[in-house]
Amino acid sequence: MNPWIPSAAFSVAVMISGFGPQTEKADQPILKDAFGTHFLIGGALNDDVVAGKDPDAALLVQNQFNTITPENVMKWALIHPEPARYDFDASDRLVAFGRKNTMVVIGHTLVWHNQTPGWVFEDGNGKPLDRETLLERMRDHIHTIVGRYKGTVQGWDVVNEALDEDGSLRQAPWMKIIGEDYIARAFQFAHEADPEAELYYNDFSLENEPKRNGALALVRKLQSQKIRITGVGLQGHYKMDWPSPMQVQTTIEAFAGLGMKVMITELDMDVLPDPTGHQGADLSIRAERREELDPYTGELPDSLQFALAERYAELFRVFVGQSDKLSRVTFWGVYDKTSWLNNWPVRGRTNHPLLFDRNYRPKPAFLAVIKTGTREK
Ligand code: 9MR
Repeated sequence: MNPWIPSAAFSVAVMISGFGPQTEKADQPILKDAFGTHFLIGGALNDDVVAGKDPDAALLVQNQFNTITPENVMKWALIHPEPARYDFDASDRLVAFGRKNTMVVIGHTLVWHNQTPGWVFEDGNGKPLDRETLLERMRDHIHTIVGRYKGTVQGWDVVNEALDEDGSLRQAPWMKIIGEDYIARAFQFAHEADPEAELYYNDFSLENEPKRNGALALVRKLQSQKIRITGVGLQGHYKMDWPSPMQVQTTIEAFAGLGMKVMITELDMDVLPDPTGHQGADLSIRAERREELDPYTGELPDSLQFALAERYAELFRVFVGQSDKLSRVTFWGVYDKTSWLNNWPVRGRTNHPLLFDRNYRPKPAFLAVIKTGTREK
């Protein structure tokens, strides 16, 4: 399949925009060129893309992106499934893919409450672990992984989603057993393992003020303790009507004001009806599938394609305007078919959240995004 045979809606978008028809490969617009002077642009990859099982997706990544993040393979449950066993096959493949294609490789994620096996928090008898032993376990995990990819993974999501929506610290097992300094210790261990690596705090819905204030306080506290933290990732699991461009701009400015590099780390746009009202990506929030929650099982209607294009464009206009503060924009996936949003918060729907459709074809949103990068500032 040639992904550059565009959809009908894309052809209309091309005509409207004044771009020529994309017949020649050499004429294809390229995201990493459009944003070359602004920020890195990339995607989250699953092992299929890297291991040769989804070659069309791999081609898109090679043509369009200059940075990659593992969507899953570096999570604790996959890379360190048993106390004395690490499994680096898939993560090594991903890092090698990035190196071969001269891409910036980001590590995701070292300390999180999801995808962490139960044994991590228990002793041999299934009883909750004590603080010192859990800290030692965390140190071993971080030193082993960050040490292995020292010099090849440029930056790490050291702590992921440590905050609740009101800005207070989430009562995750890490927090309950170690206490709130688990965050500082995680950053410390990562810095010891690779003193050159960039170290990030990564979370969703930081565009909402209460949670943003919690994250700002967290960054200030780490800075006052002289803990190395270099950046903050705004995940960017967005909806058509949330957050506003102004909320995004304010958030980027607030973290940059503390000297943080700011990144959009998991960008996608949920276009389906929302049965939960949740603004973010909390995996514990779920809803049952009902027919009316899954209205676009075929092609996305043109009206929505264009609304999606305009929505992406309004956000990218902010990103480009803030590009002195923004170092990277990473999509959470490559193309619609394999997006996690097909299965969350409702399992088994047909979502359309990315720039490339189920057949790897660029959507009108792709062109709309390209235009925000190539036009004069
Ligand atoms: O997209 C990921 C999905 O395939 C996994 O099943 C899920 C659980 O590990 O994690 C998803 O990625 C999450 C990311 O790691 C952290 N922020 C929220 C993302 C979407 O849930």
